[in-house]
Amino acid sequence: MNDEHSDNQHSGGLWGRLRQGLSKTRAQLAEGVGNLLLGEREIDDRVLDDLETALLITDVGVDTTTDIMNDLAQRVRRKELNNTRALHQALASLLTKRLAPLEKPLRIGDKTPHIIFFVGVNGVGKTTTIGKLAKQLQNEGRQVILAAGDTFRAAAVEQLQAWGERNGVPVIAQAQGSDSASVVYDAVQSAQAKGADVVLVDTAGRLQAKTHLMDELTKVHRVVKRLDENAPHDVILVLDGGIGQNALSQVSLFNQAVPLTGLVITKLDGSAKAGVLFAIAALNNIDVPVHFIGVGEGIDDMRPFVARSFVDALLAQDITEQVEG
Ligand SMILES: Nc1nc2c(ncn2[C@@H]2O[C@H](COP(=O)(O)OP(=O)(O)O)[C@@H](O)[C@H]2O)c(=O)[nH]1
Ligand SMILES: [Mg+2]
Repeated sequence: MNDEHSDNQHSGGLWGRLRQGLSKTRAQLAEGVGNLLLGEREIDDRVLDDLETALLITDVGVDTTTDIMNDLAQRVRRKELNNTRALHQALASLLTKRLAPLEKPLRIGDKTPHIIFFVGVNGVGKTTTIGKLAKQLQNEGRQVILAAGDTFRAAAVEQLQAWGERNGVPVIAQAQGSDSASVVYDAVQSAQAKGADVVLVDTAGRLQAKTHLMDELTKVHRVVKRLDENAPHDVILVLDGGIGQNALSQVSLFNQAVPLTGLVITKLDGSAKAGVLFAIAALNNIDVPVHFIGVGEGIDDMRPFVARSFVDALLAQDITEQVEG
């Protein structure tokens, strides 16, 4: 069995989808970040100004943008970067260096069942992420069980059950309104009895009742420990890539209730900005890697996070269009 998620589709269509999604961000500019640096032109102040604006609009963040622009401008002055092609390469490697610390594949430990909580506010893509991950884990030969811990809405349970059917994996659920902790307890017990490898736990995310939500999470956390003191082995916060730098408040909010071990950033195929990733990379008080990025609603639309590929998609140049058109 392979403990790391394979990255063999790395250069395939799914990255194309990410690139396409990010191009919506890039399309907001007269030219995308990549297109600004298209070809091999001389670097003048105009190029540097436009680049700075482009980075800010992409929501890379003010501090990160300032640091990177200072670095690039200095290298231009020293004649280390002589043209836009060299500038493009230097920018790509600076951005990659920022994001590289976030790269960390999700590892399923040897002690099974490995229990993973998925937390996050409503609508970010928790249930969808569980459905996608269930398939990936199954492809690695693991036995998976889903726990319908979002008992608040009937639709939430049904949605998870639909993913369970699609993947052919059991879903442990109770009626709407039942105690979330009791559902999760059942699921873990069932996984232990069956010798299952992984339990993916869906949770409620209604922010309106913030205190209640956090109390519920802490309770589920506590109850699961009765069955396995090392559980949950992972607590993954799911974030909507469209919300940009605002994601930071969600990271600290959820981290207070249950210590987070990792993140999934969804909807990077949409009108995504790169902000979430750069904001998280700039955090120095909370250390959470990004295990996966979501690039669509379909079951196969999730990739391990690879900093260089992400930056390449962000800085992609529409060369094909130029050549073909
Ligand atoms: N475009 C896109 N849509 C997504 C992605 N992940 C989830 N969604 C959609 O976002 C909506 C909310 O997802 P859901 O899993 O129900 O969120 P939850 O409330 O956190 O469980 C659904 O319509 C999903 O299809 C993604 O990576 N890309
Ligand atoms: Mg859900």
